[in-house]
Amino acid sequence: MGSSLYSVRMRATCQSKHLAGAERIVTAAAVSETTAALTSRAMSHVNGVADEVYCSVERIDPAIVRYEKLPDISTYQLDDWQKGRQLACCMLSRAGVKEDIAARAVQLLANGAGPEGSAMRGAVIMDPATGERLERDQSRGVRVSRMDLAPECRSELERELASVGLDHHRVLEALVLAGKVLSAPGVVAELCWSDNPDYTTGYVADLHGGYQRITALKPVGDSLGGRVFFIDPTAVAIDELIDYLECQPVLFDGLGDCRTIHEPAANPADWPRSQLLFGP
Ligand code: WAQ
Ligand code: MG
Repeated sequence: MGSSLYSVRMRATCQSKHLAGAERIVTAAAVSETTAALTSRAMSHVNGVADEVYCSVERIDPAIVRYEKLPDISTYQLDDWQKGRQLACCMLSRAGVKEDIAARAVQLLANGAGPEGSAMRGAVIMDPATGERLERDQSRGVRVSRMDLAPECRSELERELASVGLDHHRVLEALVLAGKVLSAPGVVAELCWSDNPDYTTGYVADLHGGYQRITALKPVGDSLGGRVFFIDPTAVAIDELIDYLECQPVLFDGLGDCRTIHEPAANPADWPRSQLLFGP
């Protein structure tokens, strides 16, 4: 893929609060159209008028880029967010997070993991055995950056997502972010739901289950959300992990499966044995 690649990153604020952010990794030839596209996204954001838009362009040595395959996608269709959270706990414990720690992580995001119950800008890093928070800054958290789809993979994924009614950039970007997290050393699982009050779908991602969407993880109107990365601190040094998540360029050049939608069993007691244990 040509000689140089560029990391193009955009963030915008409205009344000093975060409004929009997005990033790509593209060839030199695509830098100007990409900055234009990302800027126009900030300028036409439904949540407010941008006061400040920052776009940065940074050259990446193509020799250091890692190529990875995206996780499989599955969707668990639920209306009841309390059951959604139970299902998330179930998935997390299957992935290797201690059961009470999984419940604690869900409660942390529900309460707002930032100072005074606010949503954080980045993610919590949590020890899956003890629940200890390992991120250095509990207000900012860890921001995953420098990841994208390889060009040939983008249109293929867009087609695949469109064929199951998921053709929104939110899904694609969350999938790429989760893919980068899963490619990091020491990762056991990720829990995420949006801080957008109208968007209730979130996910649990782990190496075996892939990107498992849960359609209700919070009530409509709730503007708290966040991410928790469960990291085994005996498998990786936390500084090394953070450096990987923030700085290592990762491109996805292969798609996972896009599985069908599941109606989880009505009784949560059946989850680990039915859908979850044997897989979709
Ligand atoms: N790195 C780490 N944490 C982040 C990042 C990042 N780059 N971006 C956002 N976060 C954290 C932060 O705490 C946000 O408050 C929280 O995640 C949610 O971010 O398949 O839209 O951008 O239907 O609101 C998932 C489901 C949607 C998509 C996630 O997250 C689907 C979403 P948002
Ligand atoms: Mg958001």
